[in-house]
Amino acid sequence: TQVAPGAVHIPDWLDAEHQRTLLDACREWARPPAGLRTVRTPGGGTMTARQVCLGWHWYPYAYARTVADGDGAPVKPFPEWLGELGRRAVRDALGDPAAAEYDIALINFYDSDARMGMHRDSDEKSDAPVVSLSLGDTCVFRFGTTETRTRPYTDVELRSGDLFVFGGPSRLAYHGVPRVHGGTAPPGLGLSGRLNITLRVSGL
Ligand code: MD3
Ligand code: FE
Repeated sequence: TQVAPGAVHIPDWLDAEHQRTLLDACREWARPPAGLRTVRTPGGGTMTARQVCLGWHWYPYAYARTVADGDGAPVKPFPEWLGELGRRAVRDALGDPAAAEYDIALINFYDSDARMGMHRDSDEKSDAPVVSLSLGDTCVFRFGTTETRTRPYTDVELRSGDLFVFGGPSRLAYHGVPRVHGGTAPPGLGLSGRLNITLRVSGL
């Protein structure tokens, strides 16, 4: 379903087997070097979701190839199969086969207390759609406008296996995660908490 122009939600896009495969991969990527880290913003804040990056390391607010705020290691490579998954997601959601090459994955790990405040993703130098995949606990995803971080909002529940693609006029919309519903992950998945994988084109 289209939530706004260019913003398309496809519930249950990943079946149980693909969710498991992706979760196992995220757990590998979370291991050091260049593994899971706590993100500190330049203003002195701390994000409650912890993060792993592939391809490019995200510093609020720029991309780099090494992890100077962690162990100084090179960021892990962005795997070919994840890029293919991204192109397939864009084709299924937007019907456009000609997507640029994905080269960044940001993986956010939420426990049931974690949140993400309203923000825009404007550090990429490409207007290619952002692909979002959710695993584990259900969350409330809040989608706003491009003009303001306040109302009007559209709240959508994102569940394990859901795909969301943000392209066109929605690419620079404000969005956030005000709530994670603890204990709602599929029982067979073996995850307590929520994972979100975003695929992006750096344009770098
Ligand atoms: C709309 N992540 O990583 S996913 C982020 O669930 C981020 O972890 C949230 O916001 C999460 O930056 C929300 C949905 C999402 C991701 C990227 C977007 C929505 C977006 C980029 C542009 C517009
Ligand atoms: Fe975002």
